[in-house]
Amino acid sequence: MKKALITGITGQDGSYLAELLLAKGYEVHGLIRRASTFNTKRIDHLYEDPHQSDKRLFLHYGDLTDGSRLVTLLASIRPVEVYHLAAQSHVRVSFDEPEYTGDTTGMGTTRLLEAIRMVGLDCRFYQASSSEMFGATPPPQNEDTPFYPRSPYGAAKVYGYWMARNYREAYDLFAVNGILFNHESPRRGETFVTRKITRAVAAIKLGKQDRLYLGNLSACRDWGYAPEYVEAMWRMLQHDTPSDYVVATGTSYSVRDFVALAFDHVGLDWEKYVDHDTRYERPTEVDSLIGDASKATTELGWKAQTHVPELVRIMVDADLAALTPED
Ligand code: NAP
Ligand code: F7E
Repeated sequence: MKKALITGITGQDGSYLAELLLAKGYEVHGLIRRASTFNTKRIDHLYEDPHQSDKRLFLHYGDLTDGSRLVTLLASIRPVEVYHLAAQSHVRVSFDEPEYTGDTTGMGTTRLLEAIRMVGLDCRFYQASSSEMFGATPPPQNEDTPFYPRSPYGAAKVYGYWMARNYREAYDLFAVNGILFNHESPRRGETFVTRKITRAVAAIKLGKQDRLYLGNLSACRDWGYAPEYVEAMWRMLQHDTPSDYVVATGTSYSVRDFVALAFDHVGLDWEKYVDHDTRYERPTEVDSLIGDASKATTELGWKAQTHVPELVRIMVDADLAALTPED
């Protein structure tokens, strides 16, 4: 049975990836942070009784800031695939906490790579790189597009990208960078713009909320559907040779478009409910992202299936269902 370690297993992508790997017959190990409240909501449905003999999901306490813990974990688990998804992943927050973001999102990658090297582990390594690395470079963006990050988060991800490449070139580690464009789902964190919008639309429709406050409505993003994106991660680690891949839909919508589609889905006019609040703006913005995923299509056979209009319907319907009391 193949063993995989997922850092960030409690996050949006980690939860979908855990489902995928368990369905493929893997033994899955996840790194979780100790918190004073439960933080495993997204994977609770995968939880198995620890006394069950055929249990295949194991959770371990640890933190990206604790390098020695990463060493002991890797030495005891000895996974053949490591999916490094953990990060302080919120761009706006990274302007408030640039040092912490650098320590976890940037240095966390180095700590994990170095732990692999110290343990002498023979494994394949996935680095969760991001379209935020392209930042100000105009679209379309592919694997050859120069990086121009526009936030502490984007800068930390550029560092992580180059560390993964360096361990590939210096130590022959099978390390890949998945350069993923925005991907969303009903499990998306509530403060990212898509989920903030779909939750608000559901609450407004059901009479539980009056207004929605947003920042810049003109930014354009290439939004895809998260369950499809974790499939691309897995395919990268099954390929013959390690390489870096853009994963995206190739289409782009503005935040305003997303808002209009979401309100329209429940029969409301968005302009009656949305207000502007400067606190949600960023000191430097990424104006436009459109990914060219041709390499992933050619080499991995991966292509996005779900586009924004359907994604909006999936997310609004899920938030409506979550807010509607059961009979
Ligand atoms: P997410 O929902 O924010 O999840 C982040 C995960 O990292 C959570 O499990 C979180 O644990 C964990 N984490 C944060 N700081 C940690 C630390 N110091 N030590 C250990 N674990 C820590 O992110 P996501 O959307 O699933 O994204 C997964 C990865 O892909 C991230 O690296 C993100 O930057 C990157 N990425 C995301 C997108 C996207 O559109 N979603 C696009 C490109 C790249 P808690 O649950 O305890 O907070
Ligand atoms: O913002 C604008 C905001 O926070 C999208 C992360 O997963 O994807 C994500 O980063 C856009 C920006 O995602 C609000 O200014 C307007 O232009 O949903 P977001 P992001 O910054 O694109 C990349 C690929 C990652 O790697 C990251 O980890 O929406 N916007 N008004 C707003 N954004 C938020 N959050 N809240 C607002 O009220």
